[in-house]
Amino acid sequence: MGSEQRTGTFPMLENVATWQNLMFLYESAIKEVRTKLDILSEEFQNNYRYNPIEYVKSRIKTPENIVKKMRRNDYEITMENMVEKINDVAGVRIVCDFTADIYRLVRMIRNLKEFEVIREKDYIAKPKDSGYRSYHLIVKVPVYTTTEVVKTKVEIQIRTIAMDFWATLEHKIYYKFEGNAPDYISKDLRTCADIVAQLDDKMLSLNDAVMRASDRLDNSVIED
Ligand code: 0O2
Repeated sequence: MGSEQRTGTFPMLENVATWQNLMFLYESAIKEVRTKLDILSEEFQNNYRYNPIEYVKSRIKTPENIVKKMRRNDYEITMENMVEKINDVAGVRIVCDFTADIYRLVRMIRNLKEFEVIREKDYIAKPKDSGYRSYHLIVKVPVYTTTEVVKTKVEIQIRTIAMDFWATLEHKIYYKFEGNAPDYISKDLRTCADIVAQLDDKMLSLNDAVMRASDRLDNSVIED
């Protein structure tokens, strides 16, 4: 009997101990990233009285979705291939208010000595055909076990609240139609993505105007 038949859809789960070890590494790597982000946002708040991070979410990809992604890419379903080729088993999503915050955070993450950025994708400068916009970084994070240091991959997605709203809805629709949404829905989603981009631009310029006005107000109070 082949291993796939014994374990149904998840031949990767054959070796339970190795699977659990890998998941432990991915979970630990997420904790490392979240801790670092907490520190960064507190430091920012202290220094500038401003926090570029609205909220952070994280998840480990489910075995079902790992296997689906490997099948989609024609990879043999093995744990080695998962570790080697699937970059988003561990995922952290940072949601910001403004597009400028995204690039500020990207610079901050690039400067972190502990993390090694191995890949970046700017889907804001170059949105996907679906209309998807976000900034992606794949980082390697050192996880310290009692016996070794294991550099573990985490995908960090950074987006605004408006981009997150769009992507969450689009993701649900994509799954509902199993990737084959009717043309008029895909077209409407692309139109919504453009509206979201315009909204982000407007909100950023509004925020800049508010900051300038409040600076003027502060200065006039000081002069009085
Ligand atoms: P899920 O269910 O969110 O986990 P590569 O890194 O090049 O090997 P990958 O991982 O396909 O290949 O890279 P890509 O295209 O940068 O996408 C990674 C993730 O970004 C996806 O993971 C989604 O979370 C998100 N994403 C990418 N394109 C879209 C899109 O058009 N709409 C939405 N809503 N999200 C998108 P998964 O595994 O596809 O999905």
